[in-house]
Amino acid sequence: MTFSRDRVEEIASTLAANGLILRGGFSFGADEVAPAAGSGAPAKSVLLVGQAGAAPWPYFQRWLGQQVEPTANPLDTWSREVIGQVAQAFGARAVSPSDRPYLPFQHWAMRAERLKPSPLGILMHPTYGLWHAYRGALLFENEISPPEVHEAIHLCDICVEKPCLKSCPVDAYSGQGFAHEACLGHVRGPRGEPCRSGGCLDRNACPFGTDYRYPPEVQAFHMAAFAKL
Ligand code: B12
Repeated sequence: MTFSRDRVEEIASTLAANGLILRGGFSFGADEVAPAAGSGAPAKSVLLVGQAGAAPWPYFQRWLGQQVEPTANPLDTWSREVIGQVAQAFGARAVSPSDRPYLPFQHWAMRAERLKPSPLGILMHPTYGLWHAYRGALLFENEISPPEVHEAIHLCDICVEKPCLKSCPVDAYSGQGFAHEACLGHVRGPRGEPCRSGGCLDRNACPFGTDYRYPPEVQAFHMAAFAKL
């Protein structure tokens, strides 16, 4: 049985109640080792769930304000809760980008929405630029009719100046991968205040998707989580 496009639309509307969106999907090939669906059998298909810009932030904040106990990794906890409910309603198994062992979310995203990595490693989206992320995925026992994706130009290919490679004070993105330790040392140090309060300077230097750029408070939240501040 194929999961109809109407059903996929229904999932999208349910997710929208929390500012989340579908980020494409695909069917696993017969020769692939797919993660388990709800029954434990290998999933036949997957839909990715994520965000464009900071749309889920107000919903997450409202939820956070209602928590009596402090929650470790609150954004992950909220995402698991919300996406878990959607999975239950639609007969899917929900998985998280934080599940161990790590599931290949970026790999799935490249396949689902035909995205390519920016020089920063973060995937470049034709509309959202670098301002998007994945909050979970839904694994199905059936085939699905995934949302349509249109072929789009990879914006990094037309970007001549590449300001994303020139704005970091410690040159964490040298083109040779991400210098994780150098980045952390700077962000945590005396000159890291601009990164701590406003987010990664290289990411912010990207000229694309600026309408979707996360507000400083959201960037500060992610930076604090990333650098364990
Ligand atoms: C571990 C991790 C990190 C570690 C990386 C440690 C390490 N040395 O590997 C650290 C803490 C450094 C990190 C940092 C960041 N991360 Co991170 N991270 C992850 C996580 C949880 C697992 C990655 C992984 O190992 N996957 C397992 C492999 C098998 O999956 P994969 O998809 O096949 O991975 C491939 C791609 O990532 C690809 N790839 C990655 N970069 C590039 C670059 C090029 C040029 C190419 C060709 C391929 C490529 O190669 C991987 C191996 O095949 C993912 C979530 C997830 N489950 O994927 C988030 C994730 C990749 N991170 C993300 C983000 C946003 C960040 C940060 C900006 C911090 C933040 N959260 O704000 C920084 C960016 C730093 C950077 N440039 O990488 C997002 C990226 C979203 C996007 N739009 O692309 C993800 C998907 C989480 C999410 N919820 O959306 N991260």
